Amino acid sequence: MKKLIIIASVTISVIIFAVIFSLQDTKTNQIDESKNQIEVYDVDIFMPTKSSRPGCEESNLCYIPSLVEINAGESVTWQNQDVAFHSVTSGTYENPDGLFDSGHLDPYQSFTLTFDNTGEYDYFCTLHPWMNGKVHVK
Ligand SMILES: [Cu+2]
Repeated sequence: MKKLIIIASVTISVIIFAVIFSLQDTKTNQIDESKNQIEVYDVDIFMPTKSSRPGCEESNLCYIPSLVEINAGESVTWQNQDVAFHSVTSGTYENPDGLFDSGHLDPYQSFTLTFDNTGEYDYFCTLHPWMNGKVHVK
């Protein structure tokens, strides 16, 4: 009788462990699947198609939106959704102020910047002088 109880408890333990491990496997698989997905950025501003041609500035649509308001300490992420290179460079085309520069962003490349200080931050594209936007940090 004692033997039977031991065998039964060992069997139950094995079953419990098997269930726990199979649950963990399921979890791991789910994480792996999400890793295989295309990286999705939390984009705040994007450069739309055809912003490499003059005209978007007439409706302030070279960077969309061309004006964003954030609080100090928050970040902004830009994504180039055009087929041409673009940049996010601080200042204006006539007066770059050297505060930040994304460099040339490939299509679908992103650039994230954290603004620690309040102020009005103008930026433009070094390749397309008509492209400009502003970040207002409160
Ligand atoms: Cu550009």
